[in-house]
Amino acid sequence: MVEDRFIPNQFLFRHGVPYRLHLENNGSEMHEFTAPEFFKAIVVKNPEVLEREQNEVLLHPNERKDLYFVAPKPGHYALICADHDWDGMQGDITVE
Ligand SMILES: [Cu+2]
Repeated sequence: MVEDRFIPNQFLFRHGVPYRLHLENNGSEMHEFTAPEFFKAIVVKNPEVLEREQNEVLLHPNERKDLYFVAPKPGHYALICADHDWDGMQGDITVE
């Protein structure tokens, strides 16, 4: 993440396959990987990386976090930064 976008901003995963998604905030502001429907649909192996509402991963400047998950079924999900979606900080996640 940087100001104000995800690089990349499109993600493609296969259902049933375990992933480590490595997130980096290389910007100077706080950013969030916010995807409520995605987080509802997947099984997160390290839920402590999620914020309390379990709908996002929050990263302070220069912070890195890894999300370990499996997506049990195919789907298509919206991704935003809850702070900067107004500025186009958006993407999408496809599970096939
Ligand atoms: Cu942001």
